[in-house]
Amino acid sequence: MSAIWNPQAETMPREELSQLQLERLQSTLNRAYRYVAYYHQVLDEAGLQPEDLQALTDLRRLPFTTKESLRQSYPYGMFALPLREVVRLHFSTGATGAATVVGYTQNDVRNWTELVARNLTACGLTKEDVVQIFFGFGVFTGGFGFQYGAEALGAAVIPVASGDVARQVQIMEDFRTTAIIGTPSYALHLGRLMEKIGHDPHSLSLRVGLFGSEPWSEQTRAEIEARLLLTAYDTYGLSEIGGPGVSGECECRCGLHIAEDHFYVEVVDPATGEPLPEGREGELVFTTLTKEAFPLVRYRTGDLASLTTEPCSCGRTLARMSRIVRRTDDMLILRGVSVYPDTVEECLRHFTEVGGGFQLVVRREEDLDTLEVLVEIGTLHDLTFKAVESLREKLTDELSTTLGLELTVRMVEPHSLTSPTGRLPRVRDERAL
Ligand code: DLL
Repeated sequence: MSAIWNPQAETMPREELSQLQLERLQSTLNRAYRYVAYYHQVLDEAGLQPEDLQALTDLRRLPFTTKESLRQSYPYGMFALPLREVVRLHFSTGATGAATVVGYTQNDVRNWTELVARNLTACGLTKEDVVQIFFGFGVFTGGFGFQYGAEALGAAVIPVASGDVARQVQIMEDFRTTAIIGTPSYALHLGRLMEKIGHDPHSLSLRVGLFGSEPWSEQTRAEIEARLLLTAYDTYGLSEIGGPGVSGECECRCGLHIAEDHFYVEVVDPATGEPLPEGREGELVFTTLTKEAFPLVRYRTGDLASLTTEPCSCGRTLARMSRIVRRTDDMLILRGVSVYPDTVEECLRHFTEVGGGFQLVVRREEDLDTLEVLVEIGTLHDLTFKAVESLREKLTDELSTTLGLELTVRMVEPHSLTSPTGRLPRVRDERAL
C-alpha cells in the first residue's frame, strides 16, 4: 500500500473529524453571513444566526445553493473577500453550460495543492514519477490543480496540455513519462490511436493514470489499462468547490475518498431534497469548510453518488463516494423512455472502431422527440463511405435495441467530441419545451 500524504488528516478518527468539521463550519457560516450578501439573506430568511447551527445536521435548516444562485451573482457577488485578497480566478461553464466564477486566496491555493497531493499519493505517485498532464492550463481547473499537486510531491511535471496524439506519445516516450493525467475519453482515444499508428505501448514507461472531469465506465477503465499498460484511477472535483482534489480513489479502487476535513458532504434525494442514508444513491451536496474567497453552503452538484463510511483497507478514515456515472440533469425522457448517457457509453465501448467521445442531441420535430447520437469515427482503417455507413448502421441497430427507442446515428470527425482540456456536454437538448 502506498504512503499517505497527510496521515493526521486522512486517518483521523471520525468523531474527531466531525468535531473539526463543526468548528470549521461555524467559522465558514460566520464569514459567509458577514461578508456575502446572499448568505446574509439566506440565514435571515431562515430566521437563523450562524451560532444557531450547533450540529452538522443543523445545516439541513438552510436551503441549497444552486448553480442559478451563482449565475445571478456573476461575477463577484458571492465572494467573501475583496479582490485584493484574491490571487486566482477560474471559471467553468460546468456540465450544463452556465458560467460560474471561483476565486482563491493564497491560502485557498495552498489547500488545493495539498488536496491534489493527497490524491496523487493515494494513487501511488511519488517524487520519482514523471507526470504528463493532458488537462488544459487555462480557466479550467484541471491543469493547474494537478500541476501544483504533483510539484508538491516533488515529481517532474510536464504540462503538455492538449496537443495531437503523436506529439503526446513522442513526449511520453522521450521523457519516460510514468504517470498521465487527463480525461478518460482522451486517454482512450490516445490508446486506440497508438494501435492505429502502430505504436507499441511497451515502448512507454507508463504505470499510473489519473482520469476524471467526466463520467467513465469500468469497461473504459479496463480498455485504457489494457491499451496503455497502466493502472487507472478515478479523480473527482468541480470548480465551484475548488477544482480537482475534492475526492479520489486510493489503491483499493473501492470508491473515492472525500477530503472531508475541507468539505462537508450530504447526499440528498434530487426530487425532494431530503437527506438520504449511507449507501443510497442521491445528489451530492457540498459545503466548503476552509475556503476563504469563495465559501459555499449546501451547494447542489447535480452529480449522483452514494456514500460509505465503512473503514477502507488503505487506512484512510475519510468517507468514500461511489463513482459518478450520471448526473441529475443527464437523464433524458424521450417519449416516456428514460435514457442515460452512460447506457450509450457502455454500448459504444463494444465498438473499438469508434472514438472516445459521443453526444446525444434531442430535438422536437412535429411534436415528437427525436434522438440523434453523434459518434466519433475513431480507428477505422477503411474510411470509405461504405465502411463508415456500415459502422453507422450497426451502431444504430445496437443503440436502438439497447435503449428501446428509435434513433439516428451520425458519424463525426475523429476527436471532434473529445477534448483533453475538459468535458463536452454529453447531452444537447434542443427541444423548446
Ligand atoms: O472537471 C474539475 C476536475 C478537473 C475534476 C480534473 C477532475 C479532474 P468542472 O469543469 O467544474 O471541474 O466540472 C465539474 O465534472 O460536477 C461532474 O459532473 C464532472 N466530473 C468531474 N470529475 C468527474 C469524475 C472539473 N471523476 C463536473 N467522474 C462535476 C464523473 C466527473 N464526473
